[in-house]
Amino acid sequence: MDVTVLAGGVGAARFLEGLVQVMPAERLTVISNVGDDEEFFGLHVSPDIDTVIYTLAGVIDPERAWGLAGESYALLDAIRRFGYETWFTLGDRDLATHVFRTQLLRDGATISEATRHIAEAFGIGCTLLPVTDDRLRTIVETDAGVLAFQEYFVKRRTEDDVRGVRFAGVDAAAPAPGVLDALASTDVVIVAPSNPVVSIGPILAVRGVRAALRATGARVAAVSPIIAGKTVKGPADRMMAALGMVPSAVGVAEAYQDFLDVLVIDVEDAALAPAIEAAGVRAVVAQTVMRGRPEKRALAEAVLAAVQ
Ligand code: FO1
Repeated sequence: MDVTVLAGGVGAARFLEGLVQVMPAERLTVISNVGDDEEFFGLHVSPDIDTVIYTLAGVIDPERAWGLAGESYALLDAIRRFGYETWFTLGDRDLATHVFRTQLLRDGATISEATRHIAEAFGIGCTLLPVTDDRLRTIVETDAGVLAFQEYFVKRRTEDDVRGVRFAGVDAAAPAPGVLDALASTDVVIVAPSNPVVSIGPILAVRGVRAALRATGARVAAVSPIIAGKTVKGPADRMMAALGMVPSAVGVAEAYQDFLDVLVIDVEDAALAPAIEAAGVRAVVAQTVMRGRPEKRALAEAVLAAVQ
């Protein structure tokens, strides 16, 4: 059975850790958000893609759930001398990935090609596609002004009130090679427990993606990233409320209801099932808090069972 996952951020990577325990990696395609990409020290950093690669390669920093385990920060310390801001923590080994990616892009490779080379070097067996090879940047409009995503998320620690979110470049962005085909030909699509606004939103906004999700013969499931009105981690609940969405599993069902068959919700939200079914989406209750590998595996099994 072929599975295609829409992914962005830490929750998605943790879910994928469970999925590759219960299915062959060769049958898995991951379509990643690239709206969080940013340039630091002249290097192209792709956090959502790198977090998937590092997690599936088993080298992710286990506490942070991003970056590499056992990192050193000698370059960061040294580069301050030249006046660079260093609020975005780039470790020395992580920088090797960004040097390699930047070199490939400068030599004319697409983001898809660079991603394939990096994924192969880390030996992850699945197919990892950026949603687009074109420039796409999530912009967060806040009461303190217009912020680039990492400025909002890391530098200002998501403390600003969100007024709006937009995806610069999305109108000109084409789906990357293989993206629409993966959505059309797969048996199952899973929207990972990622932020519906800034991690899944950019993926859905790329031309043809939402239509492909509506048209696919695949069964489409999502895992709610909101449990009892809150996220496990990250600003999705506050962002959804700020944008007039209901910050709950029902709000997630409403956000995806035009293409979604099943929403997997946490046991704490079992009472929301009727409201979710009223949105035309089947609700399946499971333990969605992923503390360790066993829980990640169990959640992946529950999601696959929900779409059998
Ligand atoms: N997140 C932070 O909260 N602080 C950081 O300093 C930070 C550095 C970083 C470096 C590389 C990378 O791949 C991810 C990094 N992240 C950091 C996480 C990143 O901001 C988020 O994973 C995504 O952009 C949103 O999920």
